Amino acid sequence: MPLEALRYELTPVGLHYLLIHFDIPLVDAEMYELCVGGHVRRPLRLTLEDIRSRPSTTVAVTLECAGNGRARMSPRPLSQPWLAEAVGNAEWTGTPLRAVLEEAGVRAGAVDVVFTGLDRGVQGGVDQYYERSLSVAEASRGEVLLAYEVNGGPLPPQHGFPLRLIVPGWYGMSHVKWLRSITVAGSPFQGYQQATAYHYRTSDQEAGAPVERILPRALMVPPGVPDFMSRRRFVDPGRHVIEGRAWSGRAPITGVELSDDGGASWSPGNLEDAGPPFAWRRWTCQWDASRPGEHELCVRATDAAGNTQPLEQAWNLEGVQNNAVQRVLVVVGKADAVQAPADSR
Ligand SMILES: Nc1nc2c(c(=O)[nH]1)N[C@H]1C(S)=C(S)[C@@H](COP(=O)(O)O)O[C@H]1N2
Ligand SMILES: [Mo]
Repeated sequence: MPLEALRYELTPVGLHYLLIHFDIPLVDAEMYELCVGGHVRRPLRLTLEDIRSRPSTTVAVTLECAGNGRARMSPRPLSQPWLAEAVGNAEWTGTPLRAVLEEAGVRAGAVDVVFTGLDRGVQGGVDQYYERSLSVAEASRGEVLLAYEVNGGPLPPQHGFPLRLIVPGWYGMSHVKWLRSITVAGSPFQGYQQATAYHYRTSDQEAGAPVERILPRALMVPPGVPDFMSRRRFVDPGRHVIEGRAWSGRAPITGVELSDDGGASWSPGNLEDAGPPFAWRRWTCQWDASRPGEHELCVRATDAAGNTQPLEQAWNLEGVQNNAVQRVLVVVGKADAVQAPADSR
């Protein structure tokens, strides 16, 4: 998502980030069926019509890839080289998963609920359908949705047509797209995307900690205008309002601060009224750009659980959960008065 799209409360669908491990499957809506089975009393087969005729809810949810910020780590972990753009906030419409699980009747001894996509590929030498699981307790949270619409329109192919999972508060990998089946399991799910990938660890000798809920982050709309090559920004001297969004999947955002000296000093920003609990929150901050020359603008969010953003993030093998503060290099002064580096034509 281009960061100027932080201006929209709801990210227009074409500006929302995408992460697709394998290929986007082609799905015939007429033939589609979702199978709910495994450790249940009454296995279900639901057509799209069955799903659409169930009670529906619409919820705004900020989705962020666990690898957002990966390309800022050194050495750069191999995978999608995100800077800070792997985020979006959309309104998802669907039916609560909980009632579907209740109808199927989860049997005693159930441990995990496994969500399998229609997309297949090879990762880590393993031929697999994309699959992730949630504990029965997490899957039974009222906010977890089987979604078939985004921002009031049908789910487009790239976002999981015809049906995807939405797990408010969790990093993107758990929001399984192109859902083929939901299988209740009596033992912990050991699939590649669950047991091997998406762990915070510094070597492949460690098991590491599973990646789950989104850490706090604030991002600003980069002010002024960019230099094509270096991406440095130019702003006119004077007072500016810096704006952006902040979110956390762990607790409500309680504060946002801005720095114009690379994080040496901070001033508080203003949080707008809180909206839906899993949606990002707009913030603004006055910036007095009276001093000509280069400035490094930084922004940092804190949530009610006391989580905040570090100035530097420790390295990890998969490059996940890098919520180090955003840094935007800004030059105060006339853009064409600054000598362009030789490589910037
Ligand atoms: N079936 C399936 N679901 C998936 C993926 C995938 O590759 N296949 N990618 C996951 C990851 S890593 C992320 S970050 C989100 C991205 O969702 P979006 O592309 O709708 O933004 O989808 C998740 N769901
Ligand atoms: Mo992701």
